[in-house]
Amino acid sequence: RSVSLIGAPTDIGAGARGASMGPEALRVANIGPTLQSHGVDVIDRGNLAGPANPWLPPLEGYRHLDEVVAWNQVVHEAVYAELQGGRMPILLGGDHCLGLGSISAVARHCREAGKKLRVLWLDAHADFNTSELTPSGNIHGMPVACLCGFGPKELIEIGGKVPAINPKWIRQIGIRSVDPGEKRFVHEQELEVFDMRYIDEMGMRHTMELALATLDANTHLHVSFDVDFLDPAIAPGVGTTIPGGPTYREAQLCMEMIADTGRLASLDVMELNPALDVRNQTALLAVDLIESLFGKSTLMRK
Ligand code: DIR
Ligand code: MN
Ligand code: MN
Ligand code: MN
Repeated sequence: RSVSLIGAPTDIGAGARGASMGPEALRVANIGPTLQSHGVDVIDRGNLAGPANPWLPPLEGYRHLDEVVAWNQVVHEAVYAELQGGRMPILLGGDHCLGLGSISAVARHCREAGKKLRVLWLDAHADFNTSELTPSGNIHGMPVACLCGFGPKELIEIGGKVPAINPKWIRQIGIRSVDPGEKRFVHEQELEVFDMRYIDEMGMRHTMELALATLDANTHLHVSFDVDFLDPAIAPGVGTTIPGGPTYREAQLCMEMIADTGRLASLDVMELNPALDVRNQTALLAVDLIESLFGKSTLMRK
């Protein structure tokens, strides 16, 4: 397996500054050598470049729209190039607005290669806001809506096809913070959401069995991992902590069950905010979980 690490050092879509330091914190937590120790061929492509964060208030429902477009175009091209070169892209965020550039590239690759796509969205938030629904104007709350064709023209057209993906291809896991208008829209578009109540009642095992059902040999599995998915007790280094997330054990099982499918083909690691972290523990935890995602297990299993 060959993997390319792509740093996207920006907090352009977020409500707090600091996710721009995420890629370096993941490198300091040894993401590259750790994957290598599991037999993965790793190339670190370094960091992408894009506009600085002017830290302005929202304009017509969007904060920093032009800069968000610029960053997503750069991410789209970088992720697409790795897939075309036969390598697995790991996007090191950066805030989650970049999920749009990353997943639109994955969708374009799948379209051209005749592959099916399944997107697992691990997050405390649904990220399904639009300019009318958003309480903040922060575009990191909008990438899923944009991927489904709801958003500003410049953003939704980045992958060359609108919508970039069908809502039916998405499974959201760990959700526990959805804004009022966003909630109506999630139901209207029939997003498949395994919220924390579902995980509490049915358990992570059953949740993942359903989220990973009907994958086949021709399915490209993309994981978009917003680190605020995790309970803040174990992952304080994010801009929007929401209590009541998956525990360490639940998160491990989630990653292990994804690994067991053998279908993981691209990954985003998003929203890590070192300015809010404690001795890089959230970055270290993210790397620990990514090891499980790449097949680390205590014993050999049948
Ligand atoms: C909130 C927070 N739903 C918003 N969103 C996210 O501003 O749209 N925080 N994604 O990480
Ligand atoms: Mn491919
Ligand atoms: Mn998110
Ligand atoms: Mn989130």
